[in-house]
Amino acid sequence: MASTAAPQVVHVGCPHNCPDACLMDVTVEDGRAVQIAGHRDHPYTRGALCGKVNRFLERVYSDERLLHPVKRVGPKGPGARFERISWEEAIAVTAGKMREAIDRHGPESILPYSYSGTLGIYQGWGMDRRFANVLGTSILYRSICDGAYLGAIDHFPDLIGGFPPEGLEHSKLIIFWGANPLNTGMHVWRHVLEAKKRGAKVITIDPYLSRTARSSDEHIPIRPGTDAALAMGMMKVIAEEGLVDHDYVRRYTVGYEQLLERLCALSLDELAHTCDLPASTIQCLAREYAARRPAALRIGFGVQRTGAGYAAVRALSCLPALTGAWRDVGGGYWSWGRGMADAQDADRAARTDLIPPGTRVVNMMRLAEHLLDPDFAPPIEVLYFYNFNTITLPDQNTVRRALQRDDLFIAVHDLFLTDAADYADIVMPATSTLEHDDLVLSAGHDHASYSRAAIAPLGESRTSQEVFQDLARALGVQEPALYLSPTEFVDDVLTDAVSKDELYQQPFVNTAGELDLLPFAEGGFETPSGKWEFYAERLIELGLDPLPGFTPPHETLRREGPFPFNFLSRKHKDTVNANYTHLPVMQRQEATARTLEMHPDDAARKGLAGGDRVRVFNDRGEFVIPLRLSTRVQPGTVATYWGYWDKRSDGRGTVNNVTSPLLTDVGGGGTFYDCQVDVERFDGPC
Ligand SMILES: Nc1nc2c(c(=O)[nH]1)N[C@H]1C(S)=C(S)[C@@H](COP(=O)(O)OP(=O)(O)OC[C@H]3O[C@@H](n4cnc5c(=O)[nH]c(N)nc54)[C@H](O)[C@@H]3O)O[C@H]1N2
Ligand SMILES: Nc1nc2c(c(=O)[nH]1)N[C@H]1C(S)=C(S)[C@@H](COP(=O)(O)OP(=O)(O)OC[C@H]3O[C@@H](n4cnc5c(=O)[nH]c(N)nc54)[C@H](O)[C@@H]3O)O[C@H]1N2
Ligand code: SF4
Ligand SMILES: [Mo]
Repeated sequence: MASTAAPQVVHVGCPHNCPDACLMDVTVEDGRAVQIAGHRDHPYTRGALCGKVNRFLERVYSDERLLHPVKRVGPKGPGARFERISWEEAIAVTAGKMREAIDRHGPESILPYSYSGTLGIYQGWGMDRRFANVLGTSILYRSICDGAYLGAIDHFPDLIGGFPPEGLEHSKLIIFWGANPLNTGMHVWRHVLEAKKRGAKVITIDPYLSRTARSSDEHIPIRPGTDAALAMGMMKVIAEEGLVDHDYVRRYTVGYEQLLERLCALSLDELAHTCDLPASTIQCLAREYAARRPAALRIGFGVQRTGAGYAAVRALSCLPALTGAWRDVGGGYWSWGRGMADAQDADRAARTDLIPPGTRVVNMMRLAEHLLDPDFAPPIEVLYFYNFNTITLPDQNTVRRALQRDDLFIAVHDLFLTDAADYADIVMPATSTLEHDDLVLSAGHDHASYSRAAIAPLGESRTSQEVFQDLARALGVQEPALYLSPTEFVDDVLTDAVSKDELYQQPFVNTAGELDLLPFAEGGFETPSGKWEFYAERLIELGLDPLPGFTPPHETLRREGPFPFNFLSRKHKDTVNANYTHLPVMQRQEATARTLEMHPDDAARKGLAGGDRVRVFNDRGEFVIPLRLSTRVQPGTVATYWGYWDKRSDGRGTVNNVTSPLLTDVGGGGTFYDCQVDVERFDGPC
């Protein structure tokens, strides 16, 4: 068919849970998106999209897109069947169930539940919060990803931000500690390569030989969950070998004396044993960290998804204050949340002022526990999942049991019939980011975009904001804060850091002004003392350790017991969490990505060979997977990639059958990387 209009290029922000927030140029012909490319002028991402988003159109136009609302017919759970219904029915039934729950137990018996389907502020982290807050539903504490980090930020707000990634070009030492940016946020690598050209050394600390570790000069294969012990060991060496920047410590920190006392009482050999590393590795790392300047540190999310996660973040974050690394351009840590914090007023976006006083907060990680607890009052009677797939939760056997509760009404809003949909009464079709407007901010750099709908919604799909507005109308809610258009909302929440005109007229805007490459060279920390607090007395009354220290993880330090392997279910470069595993891009590589990597020595001990099908199990559950011999893991650790759906697993099960529902030491976060299993040959069917 001949084209009726000239192709148009629309600028769309990548919505995924990734710090890079790339800008896509979407070419639209006759109302159909035909090509996606990175926007060349974007200062941070410079025209390169990652492998998965290069194939974003496979996702948008997938045959599996849900294009109209459905209701479940027949039983809940695997194999659930659905029947098409109208939007009127979907909204009337869902709002009706909400109304009934409100009448019976009050609005807290409704739990809107979401995480990171989109990072767009309007569709994903704004209008939905307003809906919940106006109605007075239970408030969801979103802790699945970075609860321990959030716990640390609560007490040490300077953990947001640090120096901007551009500073890395000046670094002479770059440490990726529990971070794998070549998979999880690749654009920082341009700065790393520039630093390397200028002589920088790169070290990666990770139990697994990740892509980042392979591209580093040195890999330190630490035992999972023991990072705080390594950081304490480094601080001990730095203190005892006279490598402390005493001038920085005197001027800009408090509590060094107390810290020193603690460090002196520690044994380096014991710390090294905890980490499964030679003491000499800790000594060399500490000396190098203090000597090679500027020294940059990435506190990755990998260190904090364990029962010792807060302890790790707290201990690691003390390192730059001890050596005065903050004095140098390219020294200190660079971390998450940069553009997010500057560009918007998050309280305004959520309209937290509308929350009825005393409203209950529910930690998302305790969903199954609360659903199964007969004394949880008021009970959760309506669950509304959006931007969330339940397969991402740990301990799936308990999650599935909880979602089966007969008196629980579940609505899901998603682009696909995910595992969550199998437990839903009603599923509503969501737009992709190509089909709606949004404000896209970055968690990793200082640029924001107003992302425009490039194509019309596919089928009958509706945006999150439309559904919340439809539900609010059906419930008779009149609060005007709920009925804003995208631009009215964005105008309402932007801070002065962003020019509205520029945001709407240009593909991207800077949200931070001049780069602040030396944020803490002269202290200025956001603590009560204004200094870096090695010792924070205020933590004592909260029941916390005032000093950094090592806390044992829940499982990964056990050296004896029924489940001898530490288990890592890691993030693949070609998925974002559970978002691509059902699409061609990941199906093509399932044979390699969906294998269990085990060290050859362990396999020999177990009498297992590469290609064997094995059962991976513990007292929470099991899954079946082919074995691959690999020296990327150390003896005692096994690893695979996660994100596959249960309903696409032919009964083999998935990794979250074995992961732990226990919470982080502080912050109530997910502890996915703190898990022990056993492995045996599987000869059964499936
Ligand atoms: N074993 C293991 N489990 C893990 C992790 C791990 O490393 N290992 N990682 C954890 C971490 S860090 C995270 S952040 C969580 C992620 O957990 P989730 O945020 O649940 O992850 P996603 O797979 O991104 O699921 C989001 C869903 O939102 C949908 N969606 C996308 N865009 C939209 C939209 O505009 N509107 C609506 N309504 N829906 C949309 C997608 O189709 C998708 O089904 O998983 C956690 N689970
Ligand atoms: N391609 C892709 N990109 C993504 C995602 C994705 O699924 N795919 N997910 C997004 C999300 S939700 C997040 S939260 C970010 C996370 O991005 P990152 O901060 O890079 O964190 P992770 O990938 O969770 O973990 C990084 C590394 O930590 C290691 N690790 C696990 N346990 C430990 C430990 O106890 N100590 C140490 N030192 N290392 C450990 C893992 O082996 C892994 O290689 O990535 C985002 N970007
Ligand atoms: S997932 Fe990350 S790297 Fe890939 S296009 Fe989106 S923002 Fe860029
Ligand atoms: Mo995450």
